[in-house]
Amino acid sequence: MKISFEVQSALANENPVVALESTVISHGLPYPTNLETARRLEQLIRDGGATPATIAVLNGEFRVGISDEELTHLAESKTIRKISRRDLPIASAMKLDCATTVATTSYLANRAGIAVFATGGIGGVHRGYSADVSADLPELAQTPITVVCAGAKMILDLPATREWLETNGVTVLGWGCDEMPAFYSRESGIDVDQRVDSADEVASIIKARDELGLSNAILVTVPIPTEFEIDRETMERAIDHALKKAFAEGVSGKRTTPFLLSEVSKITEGRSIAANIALLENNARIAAEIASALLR
Ligand code: PSU
Ligand code: MN
Repeated sequence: MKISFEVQSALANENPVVALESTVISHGLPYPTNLETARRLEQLIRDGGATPATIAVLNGEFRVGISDEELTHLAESKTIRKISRRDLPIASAMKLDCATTVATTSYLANRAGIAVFATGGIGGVHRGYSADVSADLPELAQTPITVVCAGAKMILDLPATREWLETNGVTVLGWGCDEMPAFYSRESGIDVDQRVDSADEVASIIKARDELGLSNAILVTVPIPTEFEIDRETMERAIDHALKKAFAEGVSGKRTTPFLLSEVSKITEGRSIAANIALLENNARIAAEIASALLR
């Protein structure tokens, strides 16, 4: 693993650091929006007084904190492989350029000593095919990191994902909310374990987890800013259509999530992309606040 000089210094000086994933750059958003967003997320974290650490695999090397040139490569190249935990040995041995998911970003951030990670949405149990469970979930069950996200994407089976998290001891907090947000929508009808109203409250829960020696992740679920919310009915229709198309075209495995996201974006005429960016930015700001509170 190679940690950038900037991230290493921040960690050594006990300054706040926020990890960022790279799958959302390489596979979650279209070019050049992906590059602009990735740069903006890093900037927002800096504005919040923390150091950003974008995580990826380059030439088989596990990288924590990358240069702008490397970020551009991840955004532009069409050959970046999306990798989850099972792919780590392949990526390393075959010297591949890869984008890390929530699972692999959590794994690497935790090993680098980073406590807070900002993203859009976590993977989960896929609809209609409950054997397709994102490797994000078991990773969160065994990695003591805090993930700031907008819940799980609505393309997933949310109730099943919520149950999975509960069974496996992942703590779900609601940032100023009592219901777990559903990515594009602020509400889902599904409870969180605890509502929190400040970064200090989150920090005290993280510290308690560590003192108790628990190794599960904590999810801080943040509702999308109101002005970007897309109503559930519109989303349900878009998702229904995308799922049927995925089935008809035989899309499966790791292609499923990027395929569904891109189909939904076509149907919503890009509104889903604007929403995705807005929530990513919001989550990055809040993650910087939490990382700072944790070191007070
Ligand atoms: N959220 C987004 N866009 C994305 C993802 C999440 O808005 O591209 C990515 C994350 O990296 C997440 C992954 O970890 O999708 C889940 O993929 P899968 O279901 O194949 O595990
Ligand atoms: Mn899957």
